[in-house]
Amino acid sequence: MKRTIITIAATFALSSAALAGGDWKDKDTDGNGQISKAEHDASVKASWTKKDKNGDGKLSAEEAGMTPGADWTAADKDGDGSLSPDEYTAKKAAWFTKADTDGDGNLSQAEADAAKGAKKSKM
Ligand SMILES: [Ca+2]
Ligand SMILES: [Ca+2]
Ligand SMILES: [Ca+2]
Repeated sequence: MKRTIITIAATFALSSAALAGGDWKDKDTDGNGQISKAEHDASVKASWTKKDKNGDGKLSAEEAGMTPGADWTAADKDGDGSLSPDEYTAKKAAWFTKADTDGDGNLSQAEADAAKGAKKSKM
């Protein structure tokens, strides 16, 4: 069991490292240097498909890249142990709103970095 978790953690570390470079540009589809809510929603939808590896229409904690815990429980509103597209989108939308500290409906790179930094406090 422990070994599975470590393997998954390593896989996620690898994939986020690979994404780090092009990730922002991929999301900022109109290239204005900010991620709008619409751009964010589109990227959430795209990442949903990628994350749902077994294609069952739900994300397990592992697929969502989350550790079961307070965050996970809050996101899993119906408590069935997995995230439906609605639950996942709601979680991401909540993150966007929180990260958009000046409330202009767009995420600047600084706002995104601050939000990520606050969550991981690493680097
Ligand atoms: Ca944009
Ligand atoms: Ca659920
Ligand atoms: Ca903003």
